[in-house]
Amino acid sequence: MQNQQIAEMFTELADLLELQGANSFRVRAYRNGARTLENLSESVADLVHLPGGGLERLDGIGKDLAAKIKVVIETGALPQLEELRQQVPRGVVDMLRIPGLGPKKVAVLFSELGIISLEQLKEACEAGKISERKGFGKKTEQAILEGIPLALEAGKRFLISVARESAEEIVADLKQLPSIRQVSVAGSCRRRKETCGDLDILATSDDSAAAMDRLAVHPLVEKVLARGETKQRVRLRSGIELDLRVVPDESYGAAMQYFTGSKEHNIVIRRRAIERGFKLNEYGLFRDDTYVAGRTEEEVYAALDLPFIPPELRENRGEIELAEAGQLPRLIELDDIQGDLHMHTTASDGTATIREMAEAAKARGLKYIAITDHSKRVSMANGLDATRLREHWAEIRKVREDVEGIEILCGIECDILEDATLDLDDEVLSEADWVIAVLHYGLKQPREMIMKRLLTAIRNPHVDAIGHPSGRMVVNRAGADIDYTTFFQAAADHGVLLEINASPYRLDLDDVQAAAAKTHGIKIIINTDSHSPSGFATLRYGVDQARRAGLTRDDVANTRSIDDFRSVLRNA
Ligand code: DGT
Ligand code: CA
Ligand code: CA
Repeated sequence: MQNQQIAEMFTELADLLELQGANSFRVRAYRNGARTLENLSESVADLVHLPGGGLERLDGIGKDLAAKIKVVIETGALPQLEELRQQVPRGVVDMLRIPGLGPKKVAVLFSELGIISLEQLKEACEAGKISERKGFGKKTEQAILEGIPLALEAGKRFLISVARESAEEIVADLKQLPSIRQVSVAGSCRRRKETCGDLDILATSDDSAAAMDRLAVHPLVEKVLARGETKQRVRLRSGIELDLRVVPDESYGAAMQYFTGSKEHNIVIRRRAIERGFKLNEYGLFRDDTYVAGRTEEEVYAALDLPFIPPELRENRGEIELAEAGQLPRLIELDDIQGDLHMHTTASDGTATIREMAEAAKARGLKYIAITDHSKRVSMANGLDATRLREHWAEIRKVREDVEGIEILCGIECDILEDATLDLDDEVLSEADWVIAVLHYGLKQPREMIMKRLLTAIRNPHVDAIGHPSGRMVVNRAGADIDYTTFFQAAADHGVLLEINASPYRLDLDDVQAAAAKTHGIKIIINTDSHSPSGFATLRYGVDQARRAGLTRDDVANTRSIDDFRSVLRNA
């Protein structure tokens, strides 16, 4: 059980309590507890077992929350949360996904207007019933209407981080079972798509009942939805559903190929099989009903005169043609990354010091980092003005002398303001080792203004990179309206690097955009944007999207050694 998962449980608890009009003090206690857990660098599961109440020493964790954390760690569930979920209709919870609609407002819609689904909410908005309520108004009504499609979509798909962590825990658990020979995740999760609709797990075993029994009692599983001879569907506590299929060994490769998808990829592969006189399905590759191949995926692809195609590429976006021509890219791997150029410390909104971040990065095997706290416009996050920034850099230089085995660059995450100027002036930017420019505010400005802002940043000689270019939030918020062709051309012309922000909430650039950036000759950087030492763990989600974009080690600048990396810096 991860800190993040428990934090999400507390947040949900707070939301549900607030929807029920609970005492605001209690609600706040859960929210504070959730924040503490999110920012915690050590695993709460370890703290629980410390003698003398390790948990209660944490800010915002009292007796009650500490007891609840213990229950979750020991049982994987929180009975109070289960109970509240029964009491509040799912549709009401879905309304919380609409940007700008918090629990207080949703509580009004639910208890005073009796709205219990997004569909009903849409009708009420269209009939102008919402704007009549006190505290809502025409503008809110319009914003709700615009947010409903996003919320509808959000309810159906889950972040890759949630999907992947659950799948990995369950696969590891099934592996413990002696009767299971092979087990792996398939579907969109194996393709590392940024969101997953559901999870697909395949196993081979002579005892499918044992596998299903084991899954049924896994702590992450909330409910068994259906069970047959070889297939079981369950719902996890996070809400994501999971199919387990048990297949014979000789079908494992064919089933992996089939259930990994994508559907679009499979359609072309199946056509290719037919052209060669085969029949291909999840049981194997057959000629005249005689089994030809299917034990491994390699075997299936080879029978179709193709090399193994990495799952991340299987979207029918040209990978089959490349495979046919023997030109599949050799995809970047997590271990190729040597540096991380985007992270925060206590100087702005991070939870750890410069030294702690450097030590944590080093422990992860990174060879260099850039400390990039916020600039002053982000006042919420205690952003830095020129004076504080220079003091902060002086601190960084001291730590640099002390901590061996890792290079630390003096950086800044500089806001590109709404009026298309930079938040800090050229003089101070010229003193930085590394400047990453970003949009935070005014993401809804018209395209011309967004482009003016991005181009100003790109043309500034001190700007090395653009971070999370669109500002989108996966599932929850659309990004700024960017003319990508112009944007990529300008970045290429000025040698500005573009980021794949590895936070599973951002993944920005996304896979398709990163692939397009590559065709313009742009170098990509993959950064975690860590706000605590545990943030470095998200690097893999950025690498996943880079792989989906078909990027190689060479396409990504922070795979280089620090000396080679410096040669792409503009202030160097
Ligand atoms: P998701 O769950 O929406 O994120 O996406 P997938 O790709 O995991 O899709 P899912 O779970 O519906 O099915 C898993 C894989 O099974 C899918 O990628 C390809 C294969 N598959 C499922 N249904 C069909 C089908 O009707 N035709 C073909 N060719 N393949 C299918
Ligand atoms: Ca799936
Ligand atoms: Ca499925």
